[in-house]
Amino acid sequence: MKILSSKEEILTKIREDLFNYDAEGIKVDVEKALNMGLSALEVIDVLSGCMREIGDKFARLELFLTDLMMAGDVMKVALEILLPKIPKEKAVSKGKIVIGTIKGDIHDIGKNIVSAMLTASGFEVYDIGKDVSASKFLEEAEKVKADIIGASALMTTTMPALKDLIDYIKAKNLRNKYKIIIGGGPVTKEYAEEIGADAYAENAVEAIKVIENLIKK
Ligand code: HCB
Repeated sequence: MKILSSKEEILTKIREDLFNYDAEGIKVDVEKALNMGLSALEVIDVLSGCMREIGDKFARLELFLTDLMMAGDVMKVALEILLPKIPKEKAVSKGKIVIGTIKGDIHDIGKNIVSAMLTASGFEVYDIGKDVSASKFLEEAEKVKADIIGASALMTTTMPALKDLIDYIKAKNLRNKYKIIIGGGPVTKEYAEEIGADAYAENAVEAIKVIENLIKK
């Protein structure tokens, strides 16, 4: 029989809390994990994997929409504790980024993680929320003089709105003014290339690296 280390045990407990939609349990266990020396990012990574598993079960009709809602709520409780614990860089502003979830899509957990990690990495982040129109993305980018626009789509049905965003910015003759990065569950590097985005990132850690490179260019 495999003996679990105490770190593995607490991560298993946190997984169980999420799968049982136990908001009180996850608060206690996430605090415990941090006190035991696990990093916020390690815990977020495990929880993000759980959210994907929950989504897969929903797709196989093993779970209902209410399950997704409860899981989303419990994930947010955990993130309230974890996101402020991401180590902060003492850099002066590395650049300005306007970020949001695209029109028609209300999934914002992943986008919130990317926002928090960018802030911690020294970027000035303007998070404009979810279900955001192309015109609102551009309006905010113009207002704050952003360097980068980051957009998130979690559904195959809302991915085309990412292309609409890029086409809208092109139509306003402002495409060269902004670097555009896209991401979210169904989005791929190939799709980013196809619709003319500047970059794609699979997760928040990659998003930071990619955006740092875009800013250097
Ligand atoms: Co939702 N949902 N959902 N959902 N949902 C998905 C997305 C499905 C894939 C589940 C499935 O069927 N397998 C599916 C979409 C299928 C498709 O592609 N067509 C789906 C569906 C169908 C729906 C509804 C239509 C269900 C219904 O009403 N019948 C509805 C949509 C409503 C709407 O948007 N108009 C719906 C609703 C919900 C909620 C509200 C119950 C809840 C969202 C809560 C919230 O976000 N506040 C929810 C949830 C929780 C999910 C799943 C289970 C988890 C999403 C999540 O938080 N993942 C999801 C399953 C899945 O994604 N596989 C399921 C965890 C985060 C950490 O990962 O990929 O979002 P992430 O973000 C990463 C990464 O992509 C990257 O960095 C992040 C951090 O590492 N990244 C970027 C993200 N954005 C980036 C932007 C950048 O520029 C760069 C990198």
